[in-house]
Amino acid sequence: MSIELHEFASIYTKLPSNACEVPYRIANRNLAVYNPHMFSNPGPETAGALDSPVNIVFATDQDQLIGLLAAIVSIHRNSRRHRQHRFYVVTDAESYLGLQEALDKFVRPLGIHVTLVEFRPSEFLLNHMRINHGPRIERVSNFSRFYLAETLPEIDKIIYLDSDLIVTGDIEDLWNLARLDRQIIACVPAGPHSYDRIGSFYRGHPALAHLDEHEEFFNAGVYVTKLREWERWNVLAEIERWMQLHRQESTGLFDLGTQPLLNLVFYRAYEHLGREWNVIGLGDKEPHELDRDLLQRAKLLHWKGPCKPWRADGRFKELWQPYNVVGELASQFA
Ligand SMILES: [Mn+2]
Repeated sequence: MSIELHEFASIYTKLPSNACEVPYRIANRNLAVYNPHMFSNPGPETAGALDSPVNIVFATDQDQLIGLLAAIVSIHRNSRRHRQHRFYVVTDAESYLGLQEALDKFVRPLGIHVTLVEFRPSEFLLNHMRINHGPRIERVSNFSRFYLAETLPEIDKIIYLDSDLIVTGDIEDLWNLARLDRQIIACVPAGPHSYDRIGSFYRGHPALAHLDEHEEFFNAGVYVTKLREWERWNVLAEIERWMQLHRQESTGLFDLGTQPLLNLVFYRAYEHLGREWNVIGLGDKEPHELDRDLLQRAKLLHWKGPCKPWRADGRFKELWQPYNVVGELASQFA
């Protein structure tokens, strides 16, 4: 019999809170947001790479294609040992051919190792997707990351990334930073932004009575996890249990899309990563004051929110544009 996830969570919530903290890693390269060196190549690869590859996973679709390409290129360009990387792109049947073509054209010629995997949603998923957030529609790609343990049976440790971000640090530093020795997932607490507390979008449903509304929320666009542990702890069953409850209630249990599900399942049970590995707020419509100090040491810039950098109303486009390979090629052939 498998151990239920709430038992797993309760084991780890008994640890002193600082036991979950990962010590801050000092950057060995000085990359600043408004510094032109940020986009320069990081130098030759270090020799003697005997350790396992870095698995980087995106779960996305054709609507995010331009962002996906920029994200992959940013990782490649800013890594010391990019031959170590294995990219996996999980997508729906509709998006598969378009993504395959784009990866062949823009990504594989750079020597980037990328595997495209089609995700086939189960009946359960098709009947239980629910998003309580403005005009957004339920898309399979938003939920497919919950099924990565099934979709990618051959790998264990992964870095999951959204497509609306660029990585300016060396992804291998993130890989090594997440120890996953006490938790099965490592994420970045959201910090002082919109949606930074559990209480900012959870409704007063009895099923959520155990939550402290002041507890910090984590943004689920960046995390490091071990897929085989998801199987071992039956994480998917726990997520589906919450999906079912959320679907059954007339107004649902919470606002937003799929982030609360991960925050529910890994409530107080995740390893904390430094905020420089998920600097959010670049795509917010009404931006809060961005933390200049945090921007200076950012290693991952995330356009959470509606103003994606490839859109007409996008914000901070100048930070994203250097990785826009589609645009670069288009202008070359113009
Ligand atoms: Mn995102």
